[in-house]
Amino acid sequence: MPVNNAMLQELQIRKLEHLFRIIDFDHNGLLQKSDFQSIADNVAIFTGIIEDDDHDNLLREEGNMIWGFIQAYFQQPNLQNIDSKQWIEFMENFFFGADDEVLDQNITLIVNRLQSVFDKNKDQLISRLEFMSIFVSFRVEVRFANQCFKAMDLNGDGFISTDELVHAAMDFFKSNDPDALGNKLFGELGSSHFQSVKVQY
Ligand SMILES: [Ca+2]
Ligand SMILES: [Ca+2]
Ligand SMILES: [Ca+2]
Repeated sequence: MPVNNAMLQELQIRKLEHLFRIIDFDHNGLLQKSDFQSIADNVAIFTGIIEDDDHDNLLREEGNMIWGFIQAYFQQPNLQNIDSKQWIEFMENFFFGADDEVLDQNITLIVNRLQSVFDKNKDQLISRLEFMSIFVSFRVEVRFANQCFKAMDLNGDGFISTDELVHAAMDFFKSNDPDALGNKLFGELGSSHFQSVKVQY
């Protein structure tokens, strides 16, 4: 497969593996369509609890869409699942893309989506509670949520602004610095209840 495989560093790969384990909803060590649907349903349920929303069918459609991108990338319309190596290959070539511009656009998309889903009161700020709902929705160990929130709240005002979220997401996907604050965007790396699940590499 093409382009910039040499670019991803060890820490970036670990972060993508962390995402893989989050998305692997049924903990079978593979990603399949139902994982994306289950995550989407979970997000819809938990964000609905915070504010009594209708279920967000858009999320499920987006889950299906991402699975469609994966099938298209591997040119297998009947692809049933991918392992973590394939996930990293997909992210490297599809999400990271050919240059920084593609990556920045994709990161911006994720930030916008996180905000539109989790910023329930639409004040353009992620509160502690809204941040907690990201963790609960993604089933990331909640005991780290406060610490991760503080790391991302750069000006310490008790909210994560759009700029702070962009900063965190840029760190998460792009930084090779183990101390980069945004590494904790989706929880403490490698520390989660799914850690004990055997993942085949
Ligand atoms: Ca799975
Ligand atoms: Ca808010
Ligand atoms: Ca702040």
